[in-house]
Amino acid sequence: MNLRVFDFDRAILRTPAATVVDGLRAGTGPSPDAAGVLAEHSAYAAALRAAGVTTDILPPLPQYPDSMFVEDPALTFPEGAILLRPGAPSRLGEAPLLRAALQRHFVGIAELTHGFADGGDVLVTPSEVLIGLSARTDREGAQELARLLAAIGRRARIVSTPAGVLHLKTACALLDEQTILTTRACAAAGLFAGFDLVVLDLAEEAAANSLRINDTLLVPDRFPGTLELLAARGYRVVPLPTTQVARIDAGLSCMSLRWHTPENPPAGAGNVAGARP
Ligand code: CIR
Repeated sequence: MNLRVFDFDRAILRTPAATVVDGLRAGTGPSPDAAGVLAEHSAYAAALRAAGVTTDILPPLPQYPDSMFVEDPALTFPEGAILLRPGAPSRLGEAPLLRAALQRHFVGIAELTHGFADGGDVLVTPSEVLIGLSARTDREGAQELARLLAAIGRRARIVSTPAGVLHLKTACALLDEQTILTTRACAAAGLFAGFDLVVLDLAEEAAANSLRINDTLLVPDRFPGTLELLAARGYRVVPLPTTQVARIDAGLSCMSLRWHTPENPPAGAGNVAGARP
């Protein structure tokens, strides 16, 4: 069986610290409630496990309020892991603190050394990896990341994240191998040639941060029109609460690093780069 890009059997998560209430946010709305964030994180972890993923949950890092969003400082694939350089100064130190956890699961970890790139700006599709330039991901970082991806056999394409959007995946999600859920602005930007698009109603655009895991589609629970539409299209939809993490501009994709262990690891797999079997 060939792995699909949304087939995952492992994930790394990090428990939110009480300092999550000080997480970065663009707006001036209310702060999240620490207990509420923890409850959303627990529901998310349980949903991953129910979808068939084994979770490695790291301890909180109070000195990094946004560190529960582990997808931004790293990328993981069956072929290997990459430590990134998050573009927010307060988050740059998160990447080195993921190294030990990644070493438990990966042999050989590549590392971004120039510029900045956040994993939230990276959308993996079956044919290529889209890297969105944003306020967090600059061209230097994107270009080096494209080279690191090429080294593990993944072709990258650098695109522009629509203005006013934190990360590329704030505005899009892969629903299946040929379909992307996205916002009007992202659709109009023409980033997804060759894909079928499901374009969200303006009032429900925050549902773009959904997450396909194996045969399950995790969707924020407060968008009834989108939940109904996706269920009617045949997806196995699991609604999840994200009201608290949304207060600090986060959603479902950024709360885990996901990958599938190689199905046919080469002999002597301990000596080659890639996820440990
Ligand atoms: C931040 O601004 O970095 C965090 N408060 C939220 C990060 C969300 N990450 C993501 O969408 N990939």
